[in-house]
Amino acid sequence: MDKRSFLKFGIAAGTAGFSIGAAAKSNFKFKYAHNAPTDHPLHIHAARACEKIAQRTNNAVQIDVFPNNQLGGDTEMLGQLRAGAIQFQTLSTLILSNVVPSSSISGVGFAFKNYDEVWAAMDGKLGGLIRADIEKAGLVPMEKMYDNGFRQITNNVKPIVTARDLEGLKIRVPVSPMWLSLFKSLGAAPTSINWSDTYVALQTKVVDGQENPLGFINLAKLYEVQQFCSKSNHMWDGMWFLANGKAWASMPEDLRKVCADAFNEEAIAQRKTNENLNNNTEQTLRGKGLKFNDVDVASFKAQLRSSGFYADWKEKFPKEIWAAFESATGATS
Ligand code: X2X
Repeated sequence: MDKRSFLKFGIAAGTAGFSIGAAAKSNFKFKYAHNAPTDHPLHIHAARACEKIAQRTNNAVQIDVFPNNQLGGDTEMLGQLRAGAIQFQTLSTLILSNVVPSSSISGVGFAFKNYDEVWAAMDGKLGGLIRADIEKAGLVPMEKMYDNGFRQITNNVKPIVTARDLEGLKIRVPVSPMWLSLFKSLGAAPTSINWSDTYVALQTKVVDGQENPLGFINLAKLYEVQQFCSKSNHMWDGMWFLANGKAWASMPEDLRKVCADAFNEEAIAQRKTNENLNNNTEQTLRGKGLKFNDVDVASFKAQLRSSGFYADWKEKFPKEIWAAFESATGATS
């Protein structure tokens, strides 16, 4: 190494080491909360990211993980995140839309056909536009989303084959205008309930059904309180890894980079683990007694078109966002 590059290296290494060393004293202690059980890939990979961060910063950044709705349901955690009582949350982009309206666009019914389309959109132009809107709301989204999955309908009344079978069905949906609108447009009677209260709502028959990816259905043991599972794939859902803006800004840049890199790396790994889980859980659920059927997707789409669902939402979203969404998914209406 000649003298000049040695000097450069020394300065770069010194700079990189500085905040991490200094920060070890200032000690960034954060709370990260989410809604998934500890055996769900969301928890496994996000918790691994937090471990990597502690290691890579020499414990200068320590993130305690509160899984499984320990700190409240999704909308309560979102309130805590915005108030700074917790500093990180992974949250469905549709639930986040209560604060950032454009973030529900990925939930438009039957839009994404497969994961290639999903990740091209969410890692590309559409995701970038949504992240910009999230930042305007004082939250910081990591670049890579975590996967929840394509959603299927379970209920206790009958197999749902055509849209008409949903008529009047009391169905739990997460707290989000997009979810309510989708199931109202399909003729069902949806109610917004946080995931934390879903099992009990099904058990006590406050609602007849719910919809989720198979991984969540199995890990939450919904087969104990549901009989039928209709493979509708009516919507893809994913979670943003969100930071409270002030807490994020309180860290020096090199520590922020260590955090973002770990969250993003584990997001990429989680997408694979989670896709495998959702693809390989049907047999397990059949073994637990859940009865599966395919649906007539064309009848669902026709119902959404004739009820004005697509036309209404096209009006509500900013033009640039809708254009990015349509170019990623193909025309929906
Ligand atoms: O609340 C749900 O249904 C869940 C677990 O899928 C979400 O996080 C949106």
